Amino acid sequence: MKKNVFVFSRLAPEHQARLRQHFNVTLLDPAGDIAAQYATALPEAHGLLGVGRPFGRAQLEPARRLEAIASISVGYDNYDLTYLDERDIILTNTPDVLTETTADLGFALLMSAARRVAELDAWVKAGHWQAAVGPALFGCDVHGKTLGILGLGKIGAAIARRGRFGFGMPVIYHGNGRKPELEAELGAGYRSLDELLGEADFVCVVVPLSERTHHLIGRRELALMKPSAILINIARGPVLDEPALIEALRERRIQAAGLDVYEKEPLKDSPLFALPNAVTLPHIGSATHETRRAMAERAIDNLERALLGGTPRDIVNPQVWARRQA
Ligand code: 8YV
Repeated sequence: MKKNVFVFSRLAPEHQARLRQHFNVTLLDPAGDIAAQYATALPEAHGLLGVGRPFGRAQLEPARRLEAIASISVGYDNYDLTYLDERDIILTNTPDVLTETTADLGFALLMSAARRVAELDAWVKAGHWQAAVGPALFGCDVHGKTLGILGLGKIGAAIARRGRFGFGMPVIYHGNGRKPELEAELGAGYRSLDELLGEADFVCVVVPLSERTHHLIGRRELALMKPSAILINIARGPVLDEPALIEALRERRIQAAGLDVYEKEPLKDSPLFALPNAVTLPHIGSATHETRRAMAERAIDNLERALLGGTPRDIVNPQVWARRQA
């Protein structure tokens, strides 16, 4: 008997076909009645595959057969790990395959904010270019400036490499522990959070969202940054206190921000829309054809192993897996 898999976000036809080889597959129809589809599919599902939905106790309570969830993302802050543990449900994610692409996007935001790429593109297309641009439209240098990384994990290190080896930037970092190998590779210096904020010309936020990192950067922290500094967030929106950031950008207490993530997504009617010194992207850190394909394949691979046998590569809650093997 094939097990049942409920796919709750978009999946390419070739990946649907791969899943159907081993599972009975139900696909969420985003144009249909979402609640009704969940109500029908969840009680039957042995596996879930997708990204971007909050899955806590309330949502998963009816899923009594559920064995595994394969998230097509590296972040898993939308899952209640305590509840998954209680229920012996395995959660997998998709690290590694998105590291370089997400770092590329982080650097694109950094470049765009520093050289005012998005702002000047809009300016040219609005027909404002009548003569050579003057200092009012100048940006600031990137090469040689100090790059501060908050969270020197895989993506943070990939951004740091771009800065260090591509742009000759001294790298400083803060996180929950020192990384001697990366310090040696990158010549990176460890700093306290406050020291980093005061010293960096670019502050890149690359920490996972947790209770500890919620509003890690708020009014106090923004006040420690240089007025010339630029803040980049490719982590999760709630790591920043967004109203405090908006105030700092509006009053030019920091120079600019490059944002891919927000406290509430999709971003609607935000004061950020009126701020030329905020570059706003719609949560596309991993959104290239190649990387999204690789993420889907990695998630399917994890789900197949979790439900059919073999050890999934990317288990978020290994204690659950260990109990299930015992
Ligand atoms: C996801 C991400 O694609 O992997 C993550 O954690 O943030 C992105 O790569 C995104 O969550 C899709 O909505």
